[in-house]
Amino acid sequence: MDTLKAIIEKIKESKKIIISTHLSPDGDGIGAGIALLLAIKQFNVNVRFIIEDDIPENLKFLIKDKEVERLEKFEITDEDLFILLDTGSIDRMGLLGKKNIKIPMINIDHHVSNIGYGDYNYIDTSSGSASEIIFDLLELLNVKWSKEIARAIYTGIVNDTGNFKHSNVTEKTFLKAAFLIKEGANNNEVINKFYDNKTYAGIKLLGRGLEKAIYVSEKKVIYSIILQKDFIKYFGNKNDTDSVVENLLKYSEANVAIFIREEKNGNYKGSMRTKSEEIDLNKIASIFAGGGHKKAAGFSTNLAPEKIIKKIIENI
Ligand SMILES: [Mn+2]
Repeated sequence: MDTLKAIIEKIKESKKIIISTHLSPDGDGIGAGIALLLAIKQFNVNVRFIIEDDIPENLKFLIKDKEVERLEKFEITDEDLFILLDTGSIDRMGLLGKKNIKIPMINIDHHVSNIGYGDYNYIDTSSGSASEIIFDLLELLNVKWSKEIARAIYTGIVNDTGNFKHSNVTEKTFLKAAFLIKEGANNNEVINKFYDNKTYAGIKLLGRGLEKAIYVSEKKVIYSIILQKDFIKYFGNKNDTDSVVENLLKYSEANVAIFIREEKNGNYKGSMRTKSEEIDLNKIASIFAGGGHKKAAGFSTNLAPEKIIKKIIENI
């Protein structure tokens, strides 16, 4: 593994940098990316933040128009550094990562499943979010903090800690959060615009996900499956079911929550969460070539949902 100092050296000697994050980007990937983009711009380096999927509506308040670009017809020309954030595995990076294999890649992440696929790797699995790692990096870079930078990192922390709720929250998380508030991040703004900002379809699909929940008492597992026909019925999209898994885990008896949604191509995307210290969801996700963290992990597979549930339950 490389140090943050070595990574800063590499950033400083580069002339044209691309930043990106994983497919289906979340508040951590987008927050970390925006903060790093705005920070590197302070050094008058040519830098762009490019992603393959749409930015979720509830993250658009973090950026000005065109600050984050969509991949579409983007081709690598004379770029000399690629920085990928919050991306636990190569299959999560999408096309852009694969295209950039020829230029040096910095891999900054906090997922246990990250094998260090970059040319430079900084993987801190003790960090609750990639945004917290970017916080440390910006401190070492001596950036001039701004409201925009502070707010982006704060949003990343809120995203990955479930609004300071998960077991990845430490003293350091609160110290960083306090500093970010001092630098202009507004907690209430982030909560209203990002965290409690569901679409109507999102409210209905959360209801649908909870209504369809099934509890397997022998293994203390609660699960739910949302199909394409449910998305169609409520005019929703994949972002509208983001909070189902967290809400399933609110059941007092449950140790593990599993949420499966059917994708447009017929594959199934699974997310898992646990309250248990003994269960390793990263390991269970690896059965389906997925990964993540011990207490929160995901995967994508073409197996039928009943088979997915059976396999997970067998392995708990
Ligand atoms: Mn993350």
